[in-house]
Amino acid sequence: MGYVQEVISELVRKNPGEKEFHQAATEVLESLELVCDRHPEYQKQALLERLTEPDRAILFRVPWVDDKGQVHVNKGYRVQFNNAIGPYKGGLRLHPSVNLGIIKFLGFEQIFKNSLTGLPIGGGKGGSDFDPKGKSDREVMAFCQSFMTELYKYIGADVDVPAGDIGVGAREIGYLYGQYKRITGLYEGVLTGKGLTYGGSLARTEATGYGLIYFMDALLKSKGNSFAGKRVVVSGAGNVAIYATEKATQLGAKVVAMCDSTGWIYDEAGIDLAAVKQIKEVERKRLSEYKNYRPQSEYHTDGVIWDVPCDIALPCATQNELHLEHAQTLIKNGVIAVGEGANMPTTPDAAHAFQKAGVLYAPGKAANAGGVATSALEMTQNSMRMSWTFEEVDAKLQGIMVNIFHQVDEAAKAYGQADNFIVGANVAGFTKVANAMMAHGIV
Ligand code: NDP
Ligand code: 2IT
Repeated sequence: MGYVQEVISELVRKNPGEKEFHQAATEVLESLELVCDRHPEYQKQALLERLTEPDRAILFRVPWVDDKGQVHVNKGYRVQFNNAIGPYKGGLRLHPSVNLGIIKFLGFEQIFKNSLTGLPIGGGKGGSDFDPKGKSDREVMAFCQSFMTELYKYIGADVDVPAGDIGVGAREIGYLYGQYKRITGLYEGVLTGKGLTYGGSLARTEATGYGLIYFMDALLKSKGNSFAGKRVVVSGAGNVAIYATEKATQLGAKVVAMCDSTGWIYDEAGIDLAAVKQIKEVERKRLSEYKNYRPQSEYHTDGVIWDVPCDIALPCATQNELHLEHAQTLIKNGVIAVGEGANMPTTPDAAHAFQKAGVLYAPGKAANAGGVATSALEMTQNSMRMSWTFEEVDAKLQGIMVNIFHQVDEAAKAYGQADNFIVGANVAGFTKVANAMMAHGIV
């Protein structure tokens, strides 16, 4: 058995039940076989074993009181995976499905994504199995304050800087920041995705979705193509999905379908994004409400959004939401490109099917890096105690995403795997982290 396969089988043995972590690690490590063949010193230094074992995983109890006086207990997590190239950086996810394996997969992916941005940020992730759906603002605040009362000990502007992810947006970041400031007395850039009145960056809200479209635009242009006139399907109706839809539409595409966790909408005239924003961002309701704004649209709770024929598919909801049979349908319907706004939304067999069919497939760690890149720009602005205009941040984001595309494209070619952007992203993201780890000695 080769070095990489040995590391994978030990990782599966030592981390039983963490299936999403196994999936993410296997994909990255298998891409690195060629790199490890060229660098036998990595095996001697146990580089892959060190890379796949988090620096530390912090697990804690989060007790909070609901509006009726009932006490609840949730699990809290922060996995500080790797800080070879900068402070730990990565979001917090609040969703009932959250467990250690999911947080570890997200933290592991974050190492390579953050490296690709070219900015000095390491990889981490956290969250809780708390479900914000249906909770009052006061209940969400009580949870966030309790969560931060434990988390504050382990984070800091130069140590570990959390941000949003599923279930964590501006409201939650505000409560978390308020509690951090209250406990520590520090006014520092310890979280990103902050409100604009207290240190947030313009364009952070839009950044992941816009960045995805900037990346896909660079990819399409490299093939002499563009978003103009394309039919697009976007899964999800949260932060990433909404701003991917906005930018794709600005570039001349027509987004015809979106979904949330209960159903999907189909609007042949093109999604009315103002309606979706009102329903999801303002009212925090279900997409079934969309019909009230657009009576000619369709709302479905059966079937899947991937049955809708499109040129470009953008999965922007959650992990493993696009399976092999969905990929086969999309390919049959003539999809030309798939760009991951979510983290690991495509199962490995589905990703492989896209590549085999010649579909341009862009993995999340490259395509959705615009969010964390702009978080790093927020950290920069906080350190400088100043703020850039929307146009300045957006221009930097665009430059970063085009640069990521070229890095990924060139790394794939350098290993004789042109258009294999999985290999390109993993190899390009790994190289900088590996160099830094080798320089730091055995730590
Ligand atoms: P949000 O919470 O804003 O939105 C998530 C959306 O996906 C919601 O519409 C939600 O539906 C839907 N969704 C979540 N889980 C499921 C599920 N199990 N089945 C079907 N639909 C589901 O999160 P974000 O938009 O921030 O995150 C979306 C994805 O993008 C995640 O994979 C995240 O890790 C990734 N990402 C986020 C970044 C960011 O900056 N926010 C950066 C890079 C990646 P409902 O409305 O019903 O809850
Ligand atoms: O998955 C991700 O990259 C994020 N949720 C954003 C992390 C961040 O620190 O902005």
